[in-house]
Amino acid sequence: MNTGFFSTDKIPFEGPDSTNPLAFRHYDPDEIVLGKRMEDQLRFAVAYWHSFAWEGLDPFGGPTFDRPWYPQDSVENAKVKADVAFELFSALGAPFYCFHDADMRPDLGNFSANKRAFDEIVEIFAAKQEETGVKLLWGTANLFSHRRFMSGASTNPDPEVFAYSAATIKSCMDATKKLGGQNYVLWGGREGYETLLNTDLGREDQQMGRMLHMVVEYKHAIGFEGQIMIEPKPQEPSKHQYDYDVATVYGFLKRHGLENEVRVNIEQGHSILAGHSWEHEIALAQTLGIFGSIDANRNDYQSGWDTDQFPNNVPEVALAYYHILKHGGFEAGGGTNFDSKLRRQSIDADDLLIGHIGGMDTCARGLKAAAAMIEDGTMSDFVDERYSGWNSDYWQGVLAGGGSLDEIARKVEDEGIEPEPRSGKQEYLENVVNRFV
Ligand code: XUL
Ligand code: CO
Repeated sequence: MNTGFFSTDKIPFEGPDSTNPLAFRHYDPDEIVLGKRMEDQLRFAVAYWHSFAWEGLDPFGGPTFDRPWYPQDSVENAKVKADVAFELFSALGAPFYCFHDADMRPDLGNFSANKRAFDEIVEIFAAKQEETGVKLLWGTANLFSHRRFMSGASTNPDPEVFAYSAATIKSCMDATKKLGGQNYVLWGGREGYETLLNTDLGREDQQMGRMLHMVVEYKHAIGFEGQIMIEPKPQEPSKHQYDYDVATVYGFLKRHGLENEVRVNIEQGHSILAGHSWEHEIALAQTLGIFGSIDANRNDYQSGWDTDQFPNNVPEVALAYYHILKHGGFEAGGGTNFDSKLRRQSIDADDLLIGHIGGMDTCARGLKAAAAMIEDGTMSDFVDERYSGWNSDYWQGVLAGGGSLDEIARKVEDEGIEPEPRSGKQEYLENVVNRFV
């Protein structure tokens, strides 16, 4: 049965010349890009929270949306929300979605009642997945909205909040496994602090490390095969967040012996907030062996805040997919999640379709451009050539542990080494990128 919430139940691919706002112009799931179907390269997921649970609030105003599943305070309304959500996933042909526990169920005021409601909704989701073929990319726990988490989840000075967080993560991991989720994500919005005047950094690091160890232990105990991922973000809502960026998360994982167990889910907007580019964060994670998945939402470049907008900048997305494709795509099970929300003035039901269509088309164009850059080879040939001096037996030996300052100093004098600076040719390479985007 269709709820009739949207004006259509299928978004067709009509090609680049289409002017139909309810059609794809670039996302053609069956088009082969670098040997794989586009759908399997991009692995799109719709974020349940912004699209269905967020009501259009901002710091100065209340809800602007009016949905048939409001107020979100009963299991009955949560079911209506689920019906419409699966209609959106199906209309878009999105193969995946992602959830937090708190998006799916009402808040009934205590842990046991919430858990019962969550379990009931998870059953409904399982049936809907079966019926529609839509799958779960990842699940996660909301350990940041409720006031009990205001001073942290695992990093809270009160061990009872640590306990509550552990119990919530357990339910969410159980639900993720039950729903066949391919990954499990932890974003620590409150794992950080506002002022050192009331904060013990050492204790909070130890608490967070212990929680993550328990997550990994539980993953193995229940036989969950997906990746566990941390989602880095430098600040907002906490002033200082412990998972600042990829490099910081890697240091944390190393310190706690978890670098082979936990990877990262990298969000475009969070990368920019941390003072990096998205492709920097992706390439660094790949270099460190912890790349997992992406959230494709961007920020508003004037407000400088995490506005979670749908991506619409092809060159930016193209460089991200360039690095993703160069390293084998989402081989470990990740995908492209839209942690994106409508602007609060976009109150029509179909605006939800339109926002996703634009984001999916932008990513599809970026993916095609990235594939063309790889097939062309100019960019990677340039980088290979730039470092080619290191390929000789002598320098490979040094990298492998040979040589010494003493020996190299003698070599410089004996061979009269006087390096000749060579152009980095940034403008040339930027022009090459522009041939493809
Ligand atoms: C918040 C954010 C989260 C995570 C999941 O900035 O990105 O929605 O993706 O908790
Ligand atoms: Co995110």
